[in-house]
Amino acid sequence: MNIILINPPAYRQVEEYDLATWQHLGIGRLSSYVQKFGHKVTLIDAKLQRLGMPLIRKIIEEKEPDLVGLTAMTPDIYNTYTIAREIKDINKRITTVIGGCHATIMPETTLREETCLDYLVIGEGERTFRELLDAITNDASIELLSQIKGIAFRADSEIIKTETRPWDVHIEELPIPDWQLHSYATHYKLETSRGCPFKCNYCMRVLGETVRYFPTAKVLNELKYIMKLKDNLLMEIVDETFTLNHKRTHEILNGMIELGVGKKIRWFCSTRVDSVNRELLKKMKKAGCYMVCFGVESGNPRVLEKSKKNIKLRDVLSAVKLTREVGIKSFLSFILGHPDEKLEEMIDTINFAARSNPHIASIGTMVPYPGTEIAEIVEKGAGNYRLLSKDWTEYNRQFSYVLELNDVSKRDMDKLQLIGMLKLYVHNYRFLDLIKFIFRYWRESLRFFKMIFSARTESGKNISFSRISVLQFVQILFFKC
Ligand code: B12
Ligand code: SF4
Repeated sequence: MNIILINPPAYRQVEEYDLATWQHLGIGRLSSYVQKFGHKVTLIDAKLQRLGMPLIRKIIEEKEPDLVGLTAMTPDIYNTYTIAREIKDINKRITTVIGGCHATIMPETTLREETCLDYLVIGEGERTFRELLDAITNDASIELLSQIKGIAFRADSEIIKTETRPWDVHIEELPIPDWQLHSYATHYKLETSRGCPFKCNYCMRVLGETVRYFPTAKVLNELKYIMKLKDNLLMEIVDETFTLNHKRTHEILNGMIELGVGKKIRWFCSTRVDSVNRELLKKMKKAGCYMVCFGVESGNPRVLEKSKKNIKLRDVLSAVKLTREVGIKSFLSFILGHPDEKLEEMIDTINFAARSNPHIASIGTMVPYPGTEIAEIVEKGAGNYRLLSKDWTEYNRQFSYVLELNDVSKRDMDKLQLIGMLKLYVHNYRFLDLIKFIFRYWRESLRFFKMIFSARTESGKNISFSRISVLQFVQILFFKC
């Protein structure tokens, strides 16, 4: 079959990642997998290639595909719908398939919201997509489609969702992702495992709750391939918790050191503060790691415990210290707006971020992504929450206008975000870093100031009243710690 796989453009260019410098890994994975079974695939990564709708349309018209596969995270879902409509406008006989985290959590809603989508793949996509392609090639009868686990489709006006698929992709057999668009990229994504066993209440585990590891030899082989593509690359290891299994992480790191990865690639990864030690971090540094991202979420022990993150604040302090000592940067992420959280508890988070003094702190506000426990709490009307919007384009962590607490307005959370970012640098006398930060994120900084001081959101909604006065702003920034 002649297939196009598309990562849509960002709905709004708000964050750094809306102007991606990497190719979407999910469509690269699907592409190399189905090519093994004889399909021809063209990739369009609109974020990476900076393509708008007219150019996407032009490519589709030129390539005349039999089928187009679309992916999307929640904030970009409406663009994916637009592409589906464009496709049907070009030629009704082109089959459309959607997959990815948003569609996975809301299969029925997605198919109901956009009738130009024919099929939907739930969860991990490789095997399901191949089986679906086979069924479509063989006339796509309801009987045939119903036997494929993990899909949803429309039959007359009804939406049929088939049996849940077990995690049956043999990841050790997956080919290297198709880096067809690598000439546009300066940044690569590498998977060494899939899944996460933890249960943080704000997170969805799109690739499963059991961790499956790619064999070390396979990971190293992929690295050799990436190293040949370009010099001076940046790479993200996208595993939820890269260092979960120390024995295996050491094996990968030893292999990386032997291959000289650090000389060609600067890489970063995410892990948990309770999953690193000095020996491991030292080896990571030697293997080319320049930054580790740790999710902390709250600086208040009560709130942290309720989030089910299952870490202690002392582990955060020790992880940041160790990371700094071995010469790796630490990136801590925090969320304001946990269920029933009070203003004072949010201030604790800001103060903790400043006290722990990571290289970078990202302070976002809670977004109830579908499929998370937080979304369920909001749905039930609990958590002292007030839902402000169900517009998916607002669903991003830094600039969202989705959720507030009855006690703490969204505007106050935005102010706290700003104080938190400033306080990290001011409290630790890191004025040069502050200037560098503003210089690097000038677009975001401008947008943020505008958001805090204007009466309406970018999409025209009234912003709720603020209780943090200018005096309190200054007090929290300079004095309370
Ligand atoms: C790396 C990463 C990022 C990177 C890069 C993202 C990118 N797409 O290029 C960055 C840092 C930029 C990022 C940003 C954000 N991220 Co992010 N990110 C991830 C992470 C850790 C890995 C993604 C990945 O590459 N996975 C590996 C690939 C192989 O999986 P995949 O893309 O899902 O594809 C598989 C299946 O989903 C399916 N599939 C996918 N598409 C399609 C299409 C078709 C046709 C088919 C058949 C199948 C299919 O098959 C694929 C192969 O099995 C995931 C968590 C996770 N483990 O997935 C979170 C995750 C995807 N991110 C998430 C979020 C919330 C965000 C942000 C919105 C957060 C924010 N700051 O506001 C932004 C939005 C970015 C954007 N609009 O592009 C959520 C998504 C929630 C949601 N409902 O959308 C996740 C699931 C994290 C979580 N656990 O909550 N992210
Ligand atoms: S936030 Fe990280 S550790 Fe927690 S469940 Fe999600 S992926 Fe796992």
